This record gives sequence, C-alpha cells and structure tokens, in this order.
Amino acid sequence: MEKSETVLSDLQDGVLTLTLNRPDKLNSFNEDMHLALRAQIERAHSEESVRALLLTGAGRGFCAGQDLGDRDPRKGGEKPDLGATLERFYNPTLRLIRSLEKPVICAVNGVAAGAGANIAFACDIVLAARSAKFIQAFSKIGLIPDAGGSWSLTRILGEPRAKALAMLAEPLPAEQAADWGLIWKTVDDEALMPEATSIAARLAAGPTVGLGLTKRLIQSASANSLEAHLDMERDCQRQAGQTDDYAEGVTAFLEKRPANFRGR
Ligand code: LHQ
Repeated sequence: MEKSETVLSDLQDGVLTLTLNRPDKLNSFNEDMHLALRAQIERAHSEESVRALLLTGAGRGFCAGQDLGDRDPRKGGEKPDLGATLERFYNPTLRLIRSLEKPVICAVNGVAAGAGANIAFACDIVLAARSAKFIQAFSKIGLIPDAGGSWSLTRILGEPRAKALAMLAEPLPAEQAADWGLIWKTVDDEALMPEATSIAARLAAGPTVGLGLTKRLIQSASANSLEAHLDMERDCQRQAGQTDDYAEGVTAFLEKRPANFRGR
C-alpha cells in the first residue's frame, strides 16, 4: 500500500481505498489528515482509472471527528473561529464526496464520532462492523452537528430521532443505525473489509457513468418537484443511453454473457 502517513491510499482494479490513519487518536482529523483526504478525493474526481472509492479507518476506530487536542482552550489565546474550520476543511470534503459521480463505499470499522459519523453518512453505501457505533458527540462540547450532520440526520431520520441523537449524544449501535436506514447494513466484524471490498470491486467494474448519474438523481430527488425530476431523469437517461456501457450491457444480455463495462 502506498503511504501518505495520515491517509493511506491504494488503487487496485478501479477501487481507490482510503484508510484514515491516526489510529492512536481514533483517526481524528488534524490539518494534515484533512488535506490528505481531500487530495485523494480530488484524485478520484480527476482520474478515469478510479471507478469507486472505499473509505475506512485504521485500528479500532473509524474516525472520532476533529482532533480536540489541536486547539486546547487551556492554552488561552483568542477564541477559535470554528466556522472557518468548516469552510476550510470539512465543507470542501463533504462537497467532494457528494459531487463525485462514482460510488463511494464506507466501511465503518469501529466508533464514528462527531464529524467522523457525519462523513460516513455522506457516503453512498455505508457498511458497519456489528461492534461499531455512531455518536453525535458535538453537544458534549457545546457544538452543533456539522459535516452535514444536521442535514443528513434530519433528512434520513426525521426531526424526532435527529434531535434526540444530536442533543443526547448517546452512542447509536450499528444495528440500530441500519434498522433506522442511516446506513446500508451491518456485517460481522471480520467480514466487514471482505464484504466492503467486494462491493467496491463490483461497483468499480460497473457502468460508471450510469452509476454516477444515478447518484446525481437520487441526491437531487428530495429538493425537486416530480415535474422537474422527470425532466432530469429524461436528460440523465439520454446521457446514459449514449454510453458504450449501455450498448455493452444490452449486447451482453442478448448474448447471455456477463457484461464487460469500461466505465464510459
Ligand atoms: C482523540 C479524539 C479526538 C483527539 C479520541 N481528538 N484525541 C468541527 C469544527 C472544529 C472544531 C471542532 O470539531 C468539529 C467537528 C467535530 O468532530 S466535533 C466532535 C469531536 N469529537 C468528539 O468529541 C469525540 C471525542 N472522543 C470521544 O468521545 C471518545 O474518544 C470516543 C467515544 C470516540 C471513543 O471512546 P473510547 O473508545 O473510550 O476511546 P478513548 O476515548 O480512550 O480514545 C482513544 C484515544 O484516542 C485517546 O487517546 P489516549 O492517548 O488517551 O489513548 C483519546 O484521547 C484519543 N481521541 N477521540 N476527537
């Protein structure tokens, strides 16, 4: 595996696997990890050879959000501008994940807290180890759920559950998160990476343009009227129908053989 210290990256068969790698700090974000993660997601945007992204964490945790040791209030000084931190680090990463028109799979290998949980919820297909848990830790330190959390929790769960999770900051077990539709599914701990890798490999061998357009449509659905959305489906289907992968998919069906998609 290629090493960039705080984020390990490995590109194989179209799957770019990114491993958050500050295990001693439960992969909490410092500036270096923010920048390394963003650079790798930008790479996924620009490199045609990347056809799926798989995000996970090293060690026993997935990600504990912001590194709280980075800005120790006991050291005094001016009060921090956390809005600037979001603008500079988290928000660009969230936008990059959501706008990447390739599947983003997240394998939550352990605790996901604060922004760590909400980055997971921004991914397309989220699997979690059965022992993992999600914590909206923000209220414990006087903050609001960021990294898109107050948006995604409310959209997915509705106000009652979103408010309770955010205000109480109680750990949500992975099984419960799956039952509530916050994630795709839980798997036995030892099966997490094999299963996530297999899903990522399957999607990386898929019709990338069609999958990307599917992501665009589903993410736009709740903000669109049905009228506007039907038009958008028409336009996306027009585009999908002009890909080589559509021709290959239909040909493979007619020839009763597996399709060999090229991602274009
Ligand atoms: C950590 C952290 C951590 C540093 C574990 N930082 N070291 C955006 C804008 C700007 C600023 C503020 O934040 C944000 C977004 C956010 O994400 S705010 C929310 C920040 N995250 C948290 O509040 C979670 C803090 N962590 C925890 O509550 C616990 O560590 C959890 C529940 C995640 C896990 O608990 P345990 O399994 O009991 O592990 P632990 O607490 O013993 O942690 C293991 C080590 O990791 C430990 O270090 P040590 O040297 O004592 O072994 C922790 O200090 C360190 N660590 N999270 N966020």
